Amino acid sequence: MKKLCILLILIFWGIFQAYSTENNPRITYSINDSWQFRLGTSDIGEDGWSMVSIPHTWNAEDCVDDFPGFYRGTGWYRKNIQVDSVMLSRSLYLFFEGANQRTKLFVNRHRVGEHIGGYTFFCFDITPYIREGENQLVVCVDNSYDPEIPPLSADFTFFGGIYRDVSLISVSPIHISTTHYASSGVYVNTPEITEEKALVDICTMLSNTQAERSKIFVEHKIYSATGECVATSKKKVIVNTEREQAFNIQIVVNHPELWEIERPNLYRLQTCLWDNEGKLLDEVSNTFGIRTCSFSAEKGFELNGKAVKLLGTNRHQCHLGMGNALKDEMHVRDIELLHAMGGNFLRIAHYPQDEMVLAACNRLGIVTSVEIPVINTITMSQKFSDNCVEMMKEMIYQCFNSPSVCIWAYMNEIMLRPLYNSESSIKKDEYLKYLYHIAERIENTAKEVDPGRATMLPCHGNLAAYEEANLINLSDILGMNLYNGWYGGEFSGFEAILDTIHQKYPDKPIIISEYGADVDARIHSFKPERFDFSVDYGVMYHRHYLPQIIQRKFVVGSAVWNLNDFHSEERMDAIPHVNCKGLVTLDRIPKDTYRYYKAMLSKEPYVAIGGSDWYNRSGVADNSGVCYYPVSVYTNLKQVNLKVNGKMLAVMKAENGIAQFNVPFINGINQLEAEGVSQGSYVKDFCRVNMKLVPDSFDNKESFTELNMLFGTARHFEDKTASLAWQPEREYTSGGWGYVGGKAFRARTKRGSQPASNLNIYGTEQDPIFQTQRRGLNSFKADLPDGRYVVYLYWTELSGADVVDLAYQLDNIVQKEKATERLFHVDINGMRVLSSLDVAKEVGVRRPMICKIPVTISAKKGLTVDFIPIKGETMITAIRILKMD
Ligand code: GCB
Ligand code: CA
Repeated sequence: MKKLCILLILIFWGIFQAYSTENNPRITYSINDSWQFRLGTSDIGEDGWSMVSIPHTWNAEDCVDDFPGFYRGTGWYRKNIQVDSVMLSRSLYLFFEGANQRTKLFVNRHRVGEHIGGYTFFCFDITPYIREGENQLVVCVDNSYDPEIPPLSADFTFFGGIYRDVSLISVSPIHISTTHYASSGVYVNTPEITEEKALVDICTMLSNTQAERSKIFVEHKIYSATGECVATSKKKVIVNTEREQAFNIQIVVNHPELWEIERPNLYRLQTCLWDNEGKLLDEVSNTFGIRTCSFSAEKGFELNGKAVKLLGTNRHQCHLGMGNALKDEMHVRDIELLHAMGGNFLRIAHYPQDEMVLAACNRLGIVTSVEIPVINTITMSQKFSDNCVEMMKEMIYQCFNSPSVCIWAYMNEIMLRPLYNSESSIKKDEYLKYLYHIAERIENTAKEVDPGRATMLPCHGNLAAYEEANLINLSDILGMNLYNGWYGGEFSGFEAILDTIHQKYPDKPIIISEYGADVDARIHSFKPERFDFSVDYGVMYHRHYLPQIIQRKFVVGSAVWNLNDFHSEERMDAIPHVNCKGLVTLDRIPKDTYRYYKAMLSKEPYVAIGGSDWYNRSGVADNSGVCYYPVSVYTNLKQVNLKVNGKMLAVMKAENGIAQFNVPFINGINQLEAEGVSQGSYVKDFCRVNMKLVPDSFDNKESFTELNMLFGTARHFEDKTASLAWQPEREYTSGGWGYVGGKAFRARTKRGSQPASNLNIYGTEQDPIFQTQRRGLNSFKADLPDGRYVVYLYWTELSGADVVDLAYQLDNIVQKEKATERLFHVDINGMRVLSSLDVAKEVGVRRPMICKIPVTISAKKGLTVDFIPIKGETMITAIRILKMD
């Protein structure tokens, strides 16, 4: 009986399956799982394959390796799929949302095709290669440098692999095209919009893979957001035996509800193909919006005739530990982060991203600019130029129906690394001519394919270079990437350059396509300085920029560089191989810079305690046993109050997004509670801080547990993996602790001096501990009470490597290879502990050396560590003292 039941279920299931596939006009499903993967030049042989799931990149781990850098080459994917007789009678396509950057597909060992470019969708027709039963798919992906494929160079890691979803699409032989630039095959335009009606212009690409032309009906139905059918049309069409036959029609939507930032109203266009007998052949739905948009220097950005200032961010598609291989929900989460911050603009830079990104922007009311990855430099070849144009077409067709897209962008900072500077054989005038030729081709392509949207070319601060290349007036919008007060100069240089550009080009709408400063979320400073990578300098930077942007009408929009920290192979900085200009970290934890933007942009009442992600702190206790640290409360309310450990501290007015408090922290856990009132209800934030206080002077009989001090810096650093708080150095005074003599080390670059080295310190992830130091010091002294201690002395030899060539620090910096010789003795309480120490010899340059030394202090002598020079200057990076009893 039981067996019979199961049999019956199986039979019914089988019938249901067959019935459903045959009658389903179109089936699309992802085939992401259980691919076999192997790196290398060929797919022959059975060794070395491993099982992976797509999205996948082979650089998820080596992108942050010290050596030898991320793998660029070929990788192979293979998978078997089952095809039944029903499927065999239909057309079958393999759809890739993205693979970086050259992809070849083989089905049953036949070469199907190749796609160039790492950031757009592509779709292969595999029908001719498929047989009933098992079929083998082999995909070869190559992320090698290729002079014909943009980007040639850029400040981000070129992760290799099939890093976005792969799907099978099974359709009737007559269907809506899947191969017209791998778009949806339906293009929606709204050329005329009034309050009464909107003209919806629809172009449907039809494919007929049969041997004969055929009569079909193309039906369109437009549904409102509430699901009501608001317009329809059904037309007879003869489809030739063509791949992409365009069929155009216009339909009217009465009393259109517009796509707006506050109310991003969407419509759904359902397109159906019917055969002569009334059988449904294919069906595709597209989301679109009805809206107008325009840019001018005089009126700014106007959406549906209303001026809106565009304020938002850029975004890169990678994540901690995953490279660029993110699941759909992680893309969506990023856009939600931007939306929650109050951002209404996203520059999708430097390349088209996952379809979920635009879908979320359409849904949430975020205006976007999408861009092809032509960056820094070009190759003067027809192939390169053709690839640029092809990418532009793919991007436009694939994103065409998204109402959020208002700008097509191309050529980021294309005068940053012109080839004539590095290759003497290339003549400047020829290069500029070719560059203009490519730019013009891309611009014309955009205008031909989509005359309705504006174009933008994002330039770097050296505008003269773009003037010389004749690029300023080519695109509708001038994008400016400005970093005054970061890579060089002062904050005020920002508004100065803006006003100069506006005077020169009064009619040109300008978007600040990038601005930002690197922030390592683990570094804080109460004396923030350029290139200290502190959260606090980042906040200062943005608090200067944002009000300047808001003040200027001709600045129609701006996009912070960047929403999130992102991988960049060449970067060193505080987190090697990571560009940390994100408002959130690589794993999307908000920094104070994010809180600042939210306080300034969000319409929801907002109160957030700054530094709430800085849990482990240390400081110096004053005579009354507390330590005062400034605390910023980020808010869009007029005023907030702050309670500390249950006691009301003060009520402060907010200015430029911040209410500032001076908080007395006690040793141990501190509880902070900020509160404001908005329309009669309380808005609160809570945070806890674990403060480890070190007595100012040991006469106070304060208990001592540990001291973690960084030399040569004003930075605080939180080692999040060990929950260890480091505090900045101080000078020794009698009864207390600190250094004696010497000078804080500063890294020398062509830009001037920096408060910390920005070199990768190999073999550690706590680089900031080692990136500052004191040189030429005589001693470190701490008048500690008697007892047993462990003293850890930290060193790194930065000399010979303290200046580095970092591509994005606009001037080139020369790296010196050889370490200066440095020899010194280390005595502890008069005993020679290390004699003739040469850190470089001992562990190499740019490597951590931590020496752990047990010390017993008795007879009230305290601790004295002496550094006795033999050759060169003495040096130390950090000291940690732990009391053992
Ligand atoms: C730029 C580039 C961007 C970099 C950024 C930076 O101008 O367009 O790709 O990541 O600067 O952080 O230096
Ligand atoms: Ca490191």
